[in-house]
Amino acid sequence: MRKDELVQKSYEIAKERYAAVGVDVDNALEKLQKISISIHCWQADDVTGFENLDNVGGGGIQATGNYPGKARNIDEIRKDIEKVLTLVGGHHRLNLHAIYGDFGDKIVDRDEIEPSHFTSWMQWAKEKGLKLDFNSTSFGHPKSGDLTLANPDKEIRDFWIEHTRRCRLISEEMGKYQNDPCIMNLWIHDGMKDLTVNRYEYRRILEQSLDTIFRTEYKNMKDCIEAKLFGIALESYTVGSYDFYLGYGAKKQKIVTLDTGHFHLSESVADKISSLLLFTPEIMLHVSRPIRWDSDHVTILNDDVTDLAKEIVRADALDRVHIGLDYFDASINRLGAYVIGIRATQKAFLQGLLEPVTQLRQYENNGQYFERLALLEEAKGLPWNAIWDYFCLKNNIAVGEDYITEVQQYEKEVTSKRG
Ligand code: RNT
Ligand code: ZN
Repeated sequence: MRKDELVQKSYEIAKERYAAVGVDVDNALEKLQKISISIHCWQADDVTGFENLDNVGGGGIQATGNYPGKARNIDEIRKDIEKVLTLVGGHHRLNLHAIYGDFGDKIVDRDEIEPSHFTSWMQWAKEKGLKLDFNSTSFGHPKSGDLTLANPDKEIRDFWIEHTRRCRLISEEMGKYQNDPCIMNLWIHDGMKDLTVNRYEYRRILEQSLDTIFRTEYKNMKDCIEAKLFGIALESYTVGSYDFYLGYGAKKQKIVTLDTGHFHLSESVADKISSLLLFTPEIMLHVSRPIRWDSDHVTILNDDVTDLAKEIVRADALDRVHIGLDYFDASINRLGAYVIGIRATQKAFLQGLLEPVTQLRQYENNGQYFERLALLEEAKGLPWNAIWDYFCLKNNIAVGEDYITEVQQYEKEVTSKRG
């Protein structure tokens, strides 16, 4: 039997199997089709960007590995993203960092960036049917140091405030241009390697800086703020901790970004969804995979990610959660890394959408806890993968492992030829 016939047949059988537990597969597929993932541009080039400044590394961001073929300029990164899009179903977004501006050969410092540096991105994205999201970049710069927005030194602080304000303006212009809000994420590495006696002071300064940055109200962009547990070389103290941003977000009604690599390893990020939804306007996700620490390994289909997706679906919150990816593995084929992570995230949401939740809730509401646990166990083995294959088939993209050869082909023809 031909592969497409096999997929079609398996889908039909699987669909019946799901109907028996009260799940409408077509409805799940329709919802999956609408889930757009904000693809992080920085996996393509190990978070390097296209500034012409003499950057100094550091600031808690570190891509490891030196697999050949990273994107060296805007054209290459766009080509890579275009290729990725042919290997995943659905319509997605592209998440840019401020350092990815189209600066040509000009030296544009971070406090000088303007919407015009992103015009070509906006045009290209429109052509490709992509919406853009944005990030300020406070790492990898001579003024990054250990403290940026929380720096007691007014000059340095003001530099970063100016940068971040400009990023919000750029996001506003992107949102206007694409007629859809641009989600702008703010993450800073600020912290201390060793013991500090000024925990309160730095956080007070950060709160003030944020208030200044957010003073201008915009209609076409949305702010989100991202916490972290710790950064490399800043292990003892993080100014922008989860408590800090959760408090700020709840008080000032800002979106809190949950990066799945930014918590204690045994902490459940999935469990945070329902609380955030009650006290903050929306949620932004950075789906990642921490190995022992915030290692930014490629997102895969694991319990952390499926639990997260299930919680979002159970809370009926797909329209309040922005799903972005955040990892940068420089040790394997970078394009393949994108495809694995995007597909894994979609699979997790598909599993969430295929959960027999009506029946599960009936059991729970009746106090039938054995039955609830039994069905949760059985649901793990329901043939979701047959539905997944069908999703790929319908989207006209490689089914199952077939994308491996497509990635290899692109490597052979394109990325392996990069110096
Ligand atoms: C860093 C944060 C942040 C970055 C990107 C590049 O720990 O996760 O989101 O990864 O902004
Ligand atoms: Zn992140």
